[in-house]
Amino acid sequence: MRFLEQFDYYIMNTEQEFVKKGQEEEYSASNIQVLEGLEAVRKRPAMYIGDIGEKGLHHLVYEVVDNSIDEALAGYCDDIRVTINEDNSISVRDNGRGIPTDFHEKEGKSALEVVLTVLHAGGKFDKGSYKVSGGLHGVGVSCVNALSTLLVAEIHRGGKIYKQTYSKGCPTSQVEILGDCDDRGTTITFKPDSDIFTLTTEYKYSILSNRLRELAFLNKGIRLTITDMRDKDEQGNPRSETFFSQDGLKEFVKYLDATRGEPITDSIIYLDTESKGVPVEVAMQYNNSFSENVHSYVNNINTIEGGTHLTGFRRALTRTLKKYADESGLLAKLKFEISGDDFREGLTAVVSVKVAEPQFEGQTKTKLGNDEVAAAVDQAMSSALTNYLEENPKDARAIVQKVILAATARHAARSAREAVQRKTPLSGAGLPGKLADCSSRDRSIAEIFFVEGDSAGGTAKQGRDRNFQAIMPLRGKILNVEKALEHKMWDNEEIKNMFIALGVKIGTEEDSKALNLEGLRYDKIIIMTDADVDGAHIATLMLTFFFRKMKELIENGHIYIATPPLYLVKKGNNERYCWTEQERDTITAEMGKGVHIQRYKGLGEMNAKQLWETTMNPETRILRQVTIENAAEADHIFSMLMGDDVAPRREFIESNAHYANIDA
Ligand code: 0RA
Repeated sequence: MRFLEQFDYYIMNTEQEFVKKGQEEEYSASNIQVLEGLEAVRKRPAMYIGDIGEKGLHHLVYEVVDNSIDEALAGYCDDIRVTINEDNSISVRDNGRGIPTDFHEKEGKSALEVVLTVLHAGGKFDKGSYKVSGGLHGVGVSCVNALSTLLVAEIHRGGKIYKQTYSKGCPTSQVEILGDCDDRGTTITFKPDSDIFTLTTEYKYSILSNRLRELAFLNKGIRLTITDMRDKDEQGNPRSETFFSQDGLKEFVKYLDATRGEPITDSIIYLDTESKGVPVEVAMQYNNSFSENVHSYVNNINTIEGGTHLTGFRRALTRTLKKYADESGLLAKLKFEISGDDFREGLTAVVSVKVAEPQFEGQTKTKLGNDEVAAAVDQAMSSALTNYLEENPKDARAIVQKVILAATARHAARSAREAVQRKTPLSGAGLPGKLADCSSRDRSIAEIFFVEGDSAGGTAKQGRDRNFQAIMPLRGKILNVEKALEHKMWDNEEIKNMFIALGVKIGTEEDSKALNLEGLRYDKIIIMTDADVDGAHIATLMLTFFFRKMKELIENGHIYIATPPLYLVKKGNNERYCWTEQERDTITAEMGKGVHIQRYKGLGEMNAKQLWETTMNPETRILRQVTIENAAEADHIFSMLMGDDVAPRREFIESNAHYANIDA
């Protein structure tokens, strides 16, 4: 499980459920305070940075890096270095113009202090250029300052080195001149306040490096380096990576596709232009896989819920390809309609736009709402794609043939799917025999455990609370949907049973991939596998299945991973479960002589009571919710781990082996 735990940081950010005490307080009309400035940020940090867990902690880094990216996009900076210091403070250094340090009569303080203490003041002095980057919350570096016990700004500007320090947003020194220099730039060092980030103040290298890699692809020409001073090799060299992309999204698509099927065209279709005043960059390539892999960004923010830029992209893709296919006569012998999906099967694409005043909508505020952007992307795409098809007839034919293949396969899969989906619980055909359902039909409290193996399934059935917990054992490895054609999936017993048990349907008349969650029978879908390599593999297969076929279940927060303990430390009647080696050692030391340590290798080694107490009881268990933190990275990892190519998979596992601790 250790292995899975580490590697899903790469895939997804899993978070424990938590509520910070005091955050949930109700404010009555009489004690509503008008909170001002940074005090407000400290009182309600989650309002400004999303949450105060791992995500919010890492968000602080993105806020600071965004300022440097803005400086780079304005043309003044090409090198950004992020360092995780030994004490888990962060330094972000850039070679931009340096934040001005001169005194502002009007504000009564230095420009530096304005940037660091006034909300949204980041680009205030830079009229004329709009701020294009900016985190989802886009609150600026002053927020980071408010939430840090220490922030140090060091500015190299006009031949002088300036320094000022802050604590919890308040200056603790004047702007001092340290000496002379012949370079320029800004370094911000900050230490997140553990009174705010009560859950964790530990930075994860993988989360930060994934974001910097993504930023390098999205902003060609900028060098981004991450260095981890906490992790040094024998020679004392810290772990470090530099990301730099000359060709931007073209390289992003190559990276995403490196682990996927074979490309079916010789080159990547690429455009980088301005259309109706909107900077638009798109790269795309078809490969011989079956899944769609389209990622979209607005101002460097991953728009997970899509929006108008994606609508424009899809519209142009479908219309332009359809027109070409019709005119080429290749569709003449086709007996059925081609759907929009068919044009995107096996397509890897990244769409990135920069919008001056983005309107974000949707549940997670990651859906672009600006109408004018659809037409801008549509126009840019149509003209670039039309040219490409005309200039590359061989590729054009390969693409059209791929589309026809997709339409044909969809047609074949449809009857298989309909046969399965007719058998829904509501239609009276009954639930799978292997499902031990819960008695409550209240979906908001119902849970289903997908359990590895019949024997652990049996234990779970005995241990559960049958009122709201359903158990479905899965035998062996489930089908790898990454590699299978869709109709194969509908032939697979385990997969069929999962669909029927969940009550979820795929495919409507209009959209063969649309997910219908109306019939969903459980609020929590919990993957429970052994704490070993096989268990991790099975969990990965299941996650792949959910990620590729029922992504909304992940997006809506329904998917969880159970975390069985690794050890039982026992002395007499005193029994303690441990989830990490560290915990085991601490507790062993606490109990003193005569302790017995039992290593749990599989769920089957626990009895029903133990399994309930440690892994299933909502009062005591640790559930990790699966979220898609970085969809592009998740895509990359899934196709790598589940694809044909053995080499990159082995490389990934080996390079993460020092975390993996796989004791087979
Ligand atoms: C305002 C004005 C100017 C630079 C910056 C802000 C600036 C801010 C940050 C934050 C991180 N790195 C940064 N680099 C620059 C420059 C105004 C001028 O020199 O004309």
